[in-house]
Amino acid sequence: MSCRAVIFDLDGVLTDTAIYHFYAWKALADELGIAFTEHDNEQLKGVDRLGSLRWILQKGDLTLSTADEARLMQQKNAHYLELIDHITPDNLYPGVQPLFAELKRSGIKIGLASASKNAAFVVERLGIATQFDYIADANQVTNSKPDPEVFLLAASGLGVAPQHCIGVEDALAGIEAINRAGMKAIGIGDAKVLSGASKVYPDVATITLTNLLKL
Ligand code: B16
Ligand code: MG
Repeated sequence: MSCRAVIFDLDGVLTDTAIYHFYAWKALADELGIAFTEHDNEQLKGVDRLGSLRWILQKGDLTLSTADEARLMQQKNAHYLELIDHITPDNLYPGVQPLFAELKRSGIKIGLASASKNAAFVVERLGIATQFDYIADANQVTNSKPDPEVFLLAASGLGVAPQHCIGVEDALAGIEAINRAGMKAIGIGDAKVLSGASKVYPDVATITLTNLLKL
């Protein structure tokens, strides 16, 4: 495969915002009297806001009106925004900047494919917004991961055919989305969990350009 673009997921790949999503969902779940643990939060990685809320409601055997769902999502998001307000470039995972620099030197494009509606804000705070050749996020797509839409949008925004793209993801739903988009998938995390990925690394710092080009 000749790699012309690498498309990164945000939460869990470039930075750790999952913990803030957890705090905000946990506060809401507590208010609703629904038990919600860090283990539960693992299931929500890469899952969009409505999907996450419905997962929690289902755990508590609750069904709410669309208006109530909208209110709770708004409440969770306001809390999440408060929690991530202090994010700085120090919150970028080690290894991201060197990898981006290597990709740029090789003429390989850099894309973002995030299920978060707050992706633009987060990459701005991390100080990497201008390094992306294209950013695709939840504001632009109708179908969330594992649907391939956000990765296909990123590829088309980059002007690179999917078969020349590599996607990097920490979530099972994201790996499925990359595979369904016809791209090569790199997983970040546990190889046993991310079994659909072509290759799994513990973190971004262990990915090298040489490894990517071998895929
Ligand atoms: P928001 P990613 C995802 O981002 C998170 O992994 C997931 O936990 C979160 O629920 C989702 O974004 C929606 O986030 O409420 O900010 O729109 O991993 O695809 O970058
Ligand atoms: Mg993620």
